[in-house]
Amino acid sequence: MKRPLGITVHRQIMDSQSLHNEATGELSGLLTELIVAAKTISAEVNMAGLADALGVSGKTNIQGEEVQKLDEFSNNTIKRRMAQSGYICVMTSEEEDGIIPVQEGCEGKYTLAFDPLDGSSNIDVNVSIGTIFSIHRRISSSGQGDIDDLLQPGNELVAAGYMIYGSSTMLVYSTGEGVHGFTLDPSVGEFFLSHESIRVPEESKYFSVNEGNYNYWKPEMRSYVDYLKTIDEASGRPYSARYIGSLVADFHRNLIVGGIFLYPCDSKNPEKPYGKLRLLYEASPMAFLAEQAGGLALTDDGTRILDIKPTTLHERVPLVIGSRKEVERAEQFLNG
Ligand code: AHM
Ligand code: MG
Repeated sequence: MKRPLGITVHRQIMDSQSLHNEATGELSGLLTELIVAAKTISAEVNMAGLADALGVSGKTNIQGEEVQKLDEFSNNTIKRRMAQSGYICVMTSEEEDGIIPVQEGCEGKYTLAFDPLDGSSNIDVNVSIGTIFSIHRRISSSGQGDIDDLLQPGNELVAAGYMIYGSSTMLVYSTGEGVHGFTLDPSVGEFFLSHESIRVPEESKYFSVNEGNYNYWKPEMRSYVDYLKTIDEASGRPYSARYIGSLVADFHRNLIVGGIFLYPCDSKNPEKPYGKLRLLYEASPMAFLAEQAGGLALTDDGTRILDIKPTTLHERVPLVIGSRKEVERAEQFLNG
């Protein structure tokens, strides 16, 4: 049943909690705390040009990338709020090398992996960026969590989602019962249900990939993109290209209107043979959302993203994600 607009995200979270007799309210509490962090980040992002929040912080992260001031602000906002929330036992962030402990005495039963501000190259130029999160149940029994609590495959996710700071701020998340989207009404500071039970269209005529890497790709990948651009009007080609350069924004677009996003293996940097995107807090949560919305997420060798068990916190993985039939078609080119 379609519900009227005006449903707050808190109402939705409580409704979904009530479907589970065993629920203790901790996941609801965790999501609520994350939403507060997201509103804080959203407010800062919206004021960025006025509040001396743009530019680099002068630091370099574990990935060897320059840390922007807003990256640092977002990381600290989530880290500090969640460390004392009482709902998680350990965290990991794109911006930090090792695991992030929680405050002593505040250990809870979940874990949190997050990319505090995805789309770093777009921060200073007013293009959509976002926060990505994934939540697992801890494996260890009590006390502070450890790295094994975090190194779990996507098929064990309890919840995942993102906030996109775009023409409006949206929260899109799933607890395994479909994907729902909420839009922030800044005048009341509340997220309202705007996109109920999102389904990604099965087919599409859009593709999103950094074609600047074309000559670093494998021949199969080049053939696939050549095919998408070949004129064959009866088959609806050429496809249209849409590449924003923020995973959150590219994924969100494809989720709503259909499309395929690829960040495949390339030979650009021998130290990064598996492309650029990180499994734990980029590919895996997006794969969870894609599948929950009826889409598909595979690597460029055809492995299901959700079945990959991470071996390190920051490992990278090639990603082919989006409309089901488009991903299947891409796989035919990539793997025969
Ligand atoms: P970031 O997490 O440091 O922002 O890097 C990840 C971003 C993704 O949002 C995006 O899909 C990708 O990098 C774009 O990379 P490229 O500039 O190589 O196309
Ligand atoms: Mg990122």
